[in-house]
Amino acid sequence: MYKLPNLEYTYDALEPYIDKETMVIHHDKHHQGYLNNLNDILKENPKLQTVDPENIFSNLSKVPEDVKQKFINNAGGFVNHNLFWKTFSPKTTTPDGSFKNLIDATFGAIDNLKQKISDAALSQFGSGWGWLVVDSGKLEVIKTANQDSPLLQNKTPLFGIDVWEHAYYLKYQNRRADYISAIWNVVNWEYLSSLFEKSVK
Ligand code: MN3
Repeated sequence: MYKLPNLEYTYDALEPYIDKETMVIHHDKHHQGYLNNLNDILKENPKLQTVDPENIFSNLSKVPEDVKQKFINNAGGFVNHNLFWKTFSPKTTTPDGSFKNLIDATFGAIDNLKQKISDAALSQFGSGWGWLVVDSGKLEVIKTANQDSPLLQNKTPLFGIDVWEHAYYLKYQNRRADYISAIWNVVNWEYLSSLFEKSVK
């Protein structure tokens, strides 16, 4: 059984870009909901649990067929949101080290990278995510539907924009583009840099 990680900042810390009410419901209800559903599966199948939740998809082949889609949805929802909260900070940060160098080499400039991720998130039809991932040491922008984790494609997610309506509808209603452009004000680039370093070790 896994536990819901606490936020490392207060629920209102990302105001005005992400509002407090959205944070409370998103973390305490939606994230908790994925976790509860995942833990229901683990209660019946305790061997599927891994020490590090990010490794849970290594057990995908052992998941009973009748709960496999439920497992993909809810394990994905759990690990996607574990990462999501950590990739934000009320402090202004910038990418550094080899991560910054690879961004410049791959995308030309950080603004181009932001645009690519924004485009992926904006063009995801229905619920899903736009992602920056590491694949074999390279940076790549992808999108996934529902709660499908990039880990299912053996890619390491560094940052994802959640474009489920629960992530923005209270404040932004149908204006997904406004939510996406606001989010760049609170991205924790220092954390992304450290994740990148770890992923290429
Ligand atoms: Mn969400």
